[in-house]
Amino acid sequence: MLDDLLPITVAKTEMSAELWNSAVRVLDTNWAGDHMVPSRRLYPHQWSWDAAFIAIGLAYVNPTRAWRDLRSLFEAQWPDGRVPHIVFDPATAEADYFPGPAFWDVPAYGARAARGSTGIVQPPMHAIAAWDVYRHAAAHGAACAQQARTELEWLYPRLVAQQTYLTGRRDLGGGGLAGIVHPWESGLDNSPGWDAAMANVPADLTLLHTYRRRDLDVSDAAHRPTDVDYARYVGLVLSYRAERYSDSGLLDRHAFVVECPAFNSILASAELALAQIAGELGRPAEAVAHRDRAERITTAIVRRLWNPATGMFHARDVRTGTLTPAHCVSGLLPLMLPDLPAEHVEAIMTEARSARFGLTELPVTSYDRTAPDFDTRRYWRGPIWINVNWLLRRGLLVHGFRDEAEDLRTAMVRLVHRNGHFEYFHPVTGEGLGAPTFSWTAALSLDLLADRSVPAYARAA
Ligand code: 2M8
Repeated sequence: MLDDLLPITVAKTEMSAELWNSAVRVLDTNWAGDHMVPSRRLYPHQWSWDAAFIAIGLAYVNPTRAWRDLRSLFEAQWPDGRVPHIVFDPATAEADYFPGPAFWDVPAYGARAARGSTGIVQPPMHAIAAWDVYRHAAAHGAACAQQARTELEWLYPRLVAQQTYLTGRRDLGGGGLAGIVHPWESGLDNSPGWDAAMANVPADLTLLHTYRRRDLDVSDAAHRPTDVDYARYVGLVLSYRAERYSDSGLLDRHAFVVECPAFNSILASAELALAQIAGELGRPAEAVAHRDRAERITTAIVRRLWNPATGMFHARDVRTGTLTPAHCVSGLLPLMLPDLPAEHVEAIMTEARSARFGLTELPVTSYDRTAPDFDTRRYWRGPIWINVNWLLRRGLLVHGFRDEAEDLRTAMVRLVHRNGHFEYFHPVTGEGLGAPTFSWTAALSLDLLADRSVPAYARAA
């Protein structure tokens, strides 16, 4: 009976039926009326890039919710085009999440002003998600295909405005890449990739007396950022908030401005997805412009973030002009870009296969396994995350590494099946860590089971 729920593209095995159905249950539990929460206790609001990964999975089981989630998020888009990294749910008390809406104190915008949001962004995964959801809608019948068309038309100008904000106002370094102004904007929040730049951010621990951390009430302190890091996170928001989240002159007055290879690879991939969307909506000239922008961002990533000495991409501290020495999974993600030159593809593959990240029966880690500060439990400093492995798999498919892509897919599916839909996983034992019923792990498991092949905008497209 369980098998009956599987789409025809999913292999009918006991494991895939169990994983499929457990993923569907997680997504049902975490649905909050007009959006999905990443997890009920730790993250009780709507997160930006989570919504995109979640929509990709929901497309198989409930496309109406996939579109609803994306629409809810974009209803909170700011007039300057930024899509906030959290949209708050007024049904959740201020005390249940820090930093909540009162702390962010953003100007009230649009129809969803009552919900409040943060003033920072996350990686723009949404065009990629919208295109994926659209492509899968037809499988659910004519009414869903029609709905998909309407939603895509509604989203397209908003997705373009999001890209325009990121490639315009956020080109803080003037080199053609988007700069992030807070580690939370990367989505890889506590990554060692930010350590060098964060060392220059004042850590005022007294801020943690004024503002109490809430994450430690619901998770293990050994997994979470330290108080020093948290004090810096809070201080950076206060600095951005002080000028009402304005980006002008930010480089001169803000202590953290960084160009992240993963964020910018997603930015370029979003342009490629927009090219597909524009083509579908009958806007060929715009499709060409999106492809050109993707090419320009790819060139800028190579020019500004490549370190020939390490043979991989690294985050750039825009304030000092230096590349971080840390080897992080974000440095592998430019593999997503179809126009990445062959020598860089080869070098990334060497790094991905090396002992630092090497794919074993487990997916790749968030940080260099051989680094002295590799931490098996602290989040983004070692553990395995499904979303970045999903992106890496996409890169492997884009460049034709089908065997590695299949190994990685199998490793992810087994890991989640054995351990559950956790937020992240121990990089040696595979034990589940963080939130136990985590939406994007569940959603991407559905996508991995459905095992679609090369993205439409891969090299030949
Ligand atoms: C984590 O980030 C939040 C802050 O935004 C936190 O640590 O409290 C990150 O893993 C981020 O990528 C993710 O979007 C968010 C919700 O799942 O959690």
